[in-house]
Amino acid sequence: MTQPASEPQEKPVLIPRPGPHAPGEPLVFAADFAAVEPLVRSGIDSDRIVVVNGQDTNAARAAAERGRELGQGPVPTRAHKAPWRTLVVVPTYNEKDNLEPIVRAIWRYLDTDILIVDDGSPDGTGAIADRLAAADPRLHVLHRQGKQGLGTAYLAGFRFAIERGYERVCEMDADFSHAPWDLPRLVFASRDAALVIGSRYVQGGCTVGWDFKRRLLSRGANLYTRLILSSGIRDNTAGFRCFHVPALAKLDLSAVHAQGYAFQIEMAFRMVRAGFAVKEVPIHFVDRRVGKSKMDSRVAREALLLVPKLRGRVGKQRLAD
Ligand SMILES: Nc1nc2c(ncn2[C@@H]2O[C@H](COP(=O)(O)OP(=O)(O)OP(=O)(O)O)[C@@H](O)[C@H]2O)c(=O)[nH]1
Ligand SMILES: [Mg+2]
Repeated sequence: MTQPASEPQEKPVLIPRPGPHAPGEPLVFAADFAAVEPLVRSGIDSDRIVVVNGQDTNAARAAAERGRELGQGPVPTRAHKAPWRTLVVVPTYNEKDNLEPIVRAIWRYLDTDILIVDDGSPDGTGAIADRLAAADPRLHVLHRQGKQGLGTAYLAGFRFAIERGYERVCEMDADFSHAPWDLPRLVFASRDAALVIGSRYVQGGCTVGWDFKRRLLSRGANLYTRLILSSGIRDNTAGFRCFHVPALAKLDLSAVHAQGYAFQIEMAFRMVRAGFAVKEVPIHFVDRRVGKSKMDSRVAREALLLVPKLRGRVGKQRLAD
């Protein structure tokens, strides 16, 4: 039977989480998002942590078990709601197979607005975004002409958040490297910090599925950044983040020119230098499921050259009034 065009069939989303745990390990319960942290730090993958957060415990267990059977993680009985107006910015370039699944996955866990920033993806990702936006007012789409880089995509997202009075803005990749069930944990952790980073390099965090070269590159970039900037942040290149919008509004965003990994390094450093609290929460980062990586040697070179310059440049930076 064919589905009517106006009601697209939800695609099955299988999120492989080959974490350090064996499959079939029992669910673990956390009363709230803060209680998840020590569990993840002790080595438990958040894909088997049920965050009760006001749900009926038995119903939460049943929903999580069902979600995991479907490959969708520990789905709550209904999406969590943050006490702040929140926008999740998802930049996309050629993510046609990931876009609808990631949007639906986000909404399963967090009732939030989402902004897709698409750079004229040749594979038609932008048209999919428009179709989804027409069906749900929580989804917004920004179309840009041609691939302009991750940095400017996020800056456009930040400006959108500032102009529209959001209180929190998150960064998240479209490719399922960032677990959708970790998103509410990041947002709730922003109670105590103007920047929350989903970190691979604090206790309990890790990368899954990367080859030796990729691990070395990421580790090397972070070691280099830590040595030169000494900002106290362990995962400087992470792209899974939650910012306080009023804090971003105080930074001089027009001075940020970095694009790839360097953009993440620069934003984190600017937040630290401006005196804002930064908190890292451990996550398991899983290599992309579908589609091609946009990481290349240019991205690495940009970071290599920019980091030493940041020290002096951002040190002189003044906060906007
Ligand atoms: N709008 C826009 N999005 C981009 C651009 N480059 C990458 N993206 C998106 O940014 C997110 C992160 O890019 P990835 O290709 O996953 O880069 P990465 O995470 O560094 O590399 P992998 O780990 O190999 O996936 C994805 O959602 C991409 O589609 C760009 O130039 N413009
Ligand atoms: Mg990625």
